[in-house]
Amino acid sequence: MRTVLFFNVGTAHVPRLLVATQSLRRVGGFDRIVILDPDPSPIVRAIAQGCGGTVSGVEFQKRRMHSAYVAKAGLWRHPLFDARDNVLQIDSDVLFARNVAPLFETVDERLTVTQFGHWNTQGKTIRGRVLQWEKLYPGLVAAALQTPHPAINTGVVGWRRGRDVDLLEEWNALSIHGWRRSFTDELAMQLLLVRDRLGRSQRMTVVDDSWNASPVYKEAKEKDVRIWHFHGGKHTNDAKGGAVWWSVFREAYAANIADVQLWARNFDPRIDERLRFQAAA
Ligand SMILES: [Mn+2]
Repeated sequence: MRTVLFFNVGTAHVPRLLVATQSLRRVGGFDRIVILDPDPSPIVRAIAQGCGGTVSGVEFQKRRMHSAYVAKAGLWRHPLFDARDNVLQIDSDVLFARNVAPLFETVDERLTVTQFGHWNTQGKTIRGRVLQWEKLYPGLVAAALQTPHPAINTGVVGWRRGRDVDLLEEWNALSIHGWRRSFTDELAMQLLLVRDRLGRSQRMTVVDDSWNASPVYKEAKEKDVRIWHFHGGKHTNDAKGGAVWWSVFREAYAANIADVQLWARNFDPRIDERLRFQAAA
């Protein structure tokens, strides 16, 4: 079973979840869509229905910070996933431009993570984030900084529980242990990748950023992008690649998928502003 998994908390991201699921439905290459949400609202249920997906509740531990980042590293435990399912775990601030079947083929071989632009662990930004883990895992941090390793982004990750369970257990444990650190689950996975690349038998694959393309930092050519990732709220910023996001949103809005016309303006000030501007024009 090829599953695409989204994780939603609250309502701040529901317009993005709508665009992610609608664009995915269009490109195909999967068997089912699963949305996990600690407290699914009627809107999230409607979004699931609008893409032929399923919604299920999931345990969620609220922390002082980074709760959702930490939770991302434990979603694989959910009983909906069979040990043999290949699962693509994907952020809701994405847009699918191409069929995802080839990425599932990679996941069928190994746990799969995605490169962020052309960044590596010795660059200033990633180096700083890695250093936050120095007290917890000094050996891994030293290894991460000593030689350049690809910097990854956990907006797109692929795994199969039956095969990867020990790696996934560690991802979960590191994320809980390092919960105060920025982009918690991402850096936990980054450290696991560094260790994996030092080991004798590599168990993780890094795919290029055509599968997780930042409109700002991407290395892939625009025509080759298979998944756009509008990290940091770039989905409505045309100057930062948001035009493509907006075109899919507008189509879903026109078709009133998931009753989006009723709620589109309520949760995302950037969308409210844009719809007002269009209404006035
Ligand atoms: Mn994201």
